[in-house]
Amino acid sequence: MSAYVDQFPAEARIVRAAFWSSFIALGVGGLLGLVQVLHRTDVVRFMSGADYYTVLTLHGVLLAITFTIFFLVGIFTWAITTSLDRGLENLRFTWLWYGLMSVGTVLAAIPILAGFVGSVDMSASVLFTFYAPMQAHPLFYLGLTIFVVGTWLAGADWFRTWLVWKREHPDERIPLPTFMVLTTMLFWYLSSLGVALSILLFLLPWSLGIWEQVNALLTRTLFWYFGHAVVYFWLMPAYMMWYLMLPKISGGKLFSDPLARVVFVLFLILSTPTGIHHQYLDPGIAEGFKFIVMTNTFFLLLPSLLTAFTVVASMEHGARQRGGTGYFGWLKALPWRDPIFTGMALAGLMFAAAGFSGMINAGMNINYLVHNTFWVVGHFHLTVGTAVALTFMAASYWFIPQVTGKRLWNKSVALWQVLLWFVGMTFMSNAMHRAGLLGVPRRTAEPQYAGFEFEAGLGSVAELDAQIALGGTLLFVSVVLFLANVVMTAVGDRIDDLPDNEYADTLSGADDAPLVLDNLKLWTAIAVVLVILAYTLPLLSIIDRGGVFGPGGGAFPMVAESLRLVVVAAVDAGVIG
Ligand code: HAS
Ligand code: CU
Repeated sequence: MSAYVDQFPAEARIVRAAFWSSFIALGVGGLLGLVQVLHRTDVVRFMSGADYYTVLTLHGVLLAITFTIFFLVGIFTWAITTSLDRGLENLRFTWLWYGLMSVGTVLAAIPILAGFVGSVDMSASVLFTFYAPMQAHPLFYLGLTIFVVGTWLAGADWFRTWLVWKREHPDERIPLPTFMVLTTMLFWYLSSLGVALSILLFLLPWSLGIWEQVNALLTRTLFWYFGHAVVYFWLMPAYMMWYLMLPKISGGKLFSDPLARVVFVLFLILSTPTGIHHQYLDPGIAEGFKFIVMTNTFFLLLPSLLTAFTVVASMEHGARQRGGTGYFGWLKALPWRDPIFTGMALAGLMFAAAGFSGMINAGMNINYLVHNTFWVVGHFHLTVGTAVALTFMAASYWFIPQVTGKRLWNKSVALWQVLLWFVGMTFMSNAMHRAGLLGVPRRTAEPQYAGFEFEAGLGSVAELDAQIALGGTLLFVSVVLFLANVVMTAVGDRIDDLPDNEYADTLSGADDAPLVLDNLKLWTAIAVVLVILAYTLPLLSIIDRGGVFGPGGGAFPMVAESLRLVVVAAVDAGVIG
């Protein structure tokens, strides 16, 4: 064994390219985050209220989509090649999907940026959820589509590598890292189909002027069909790092390989039929459907709770190997001076809090209290903004040396960087949650309404704003330190005493896992059935009420009306409820 760049020099290039694309998005997105946090909290305002929404769109798209997904295609490529111990089949194909993702990003960014230039008739200030009735320039939708197709081809690349490997190793278990990548990609295919349909059938033709109107609720529902699963597309690579790396860095072994497989299977089958929990307040979807989705969502807590158990048990095993003792005393024996460990452990710790705010969001009636408030923004800065982003940054301190063959520039800066993220996020997200409970809305440039006071028992908005601005500033400093460290590492000299590229050993290995867990066809079939059960009736009833292209049928009333009549007839005949 040796460093990744020596084992797989050609693949290391693609992983590097993916990481740099991701880091550029992180830098720009982070700067915009600072600009908007200072604007909202009225500390310093550099822009007009209208530009705020353009900044917010770019911030959301660059961080939630570009930063996360470019990084994850990098580590998925690493996971496939190292765990199957073979290179990718055709590197030209690999560069093709990387190229599509890059072109897609640039195309989508052009109309967003054009929003700053008043004289150009092109804009896409539609926020990162981009559903109707807000409309973007066609280039935005086209860019997103090309980007998603890039990720589909990336998945095809990894599946193909695995199939070739399988032919040569017919009786072997799927290696755990490959298993994690394949199950994640399966639910990504299933869920991204929804957003692809929404864009290609409705939003893109509508923005091109081919359709006069769309059924806003239909496109929203198709968006959220994808919009919950995408959060696990971001999270699974972080989980992968927690399972594969944290135990080893803690000095121990992964508690259970079979349990890790169960977790990924549960995400495959449950990630998609839960999206309507983002629509509890949408009129036009019957309460009963929302109730079913709430139940699915609470089942979906299970794999995360299993993860908390497995990963913490593995860390404890490591700490005890290092001499740790006592009920909690073992915590002191963990390698807290290692930024890779500390970053990931703190990301996990914050995710525990994020899980609680997620459970509150998911409760159908309590969601009415927090929906569309700053609470939700606090929730997702703990999840994607910390569990995922901080894990990716901490993992980079291991990956960048592995894929460049250079030594990490400065370990103490790295340690300060992850600590600063933790402290900054504690201030910012805690205050955001509290502000949300006072009723402070999200997605509002200037929530300080004249003559209206949000003050209540939970504290004053002015005090919360100060914490949010302070937290946001610390986060920006943390991003700068991170980028400085990876750039300085990359320009350093090659060394040849890098640690080996290895995963954690397991206490209970793949052989203890029931064979059925590796039956990907079975789990995919179950996932598809659950999606059909959860979505057929809500979608049909949305079409029944609002038409395929909105009330009146849009551009093709005849087609829309016939489809509507089919649905009405089916309802009358009792085929559907
Ligand atoms: Fe969420 C809204 C429900 C997880 C992201 N979520 C959002 C939005 C985003 C987002 C971006 O039901 C806003 C979308 C928008 O713009 O409108 N979410 C949940 C639930 C979970 C959840 C039930 N969300 C995530 C993850 C995200 C994410 C993960 C990104 C990566 N969320 C909702 C709902 C809404 C929502 C509603 C709509 C709100 C509204 O009204 O608009 C669950 O998956 C959470 C389960 C997590 C746990 C925690 C387990 C703990 C672990 C830690 C282990 C500790 C370690 C370290 C390893 C049960 C695994 C130990 C350290 C030591 C030192 C010992
Ligand atoms: Cu969700």
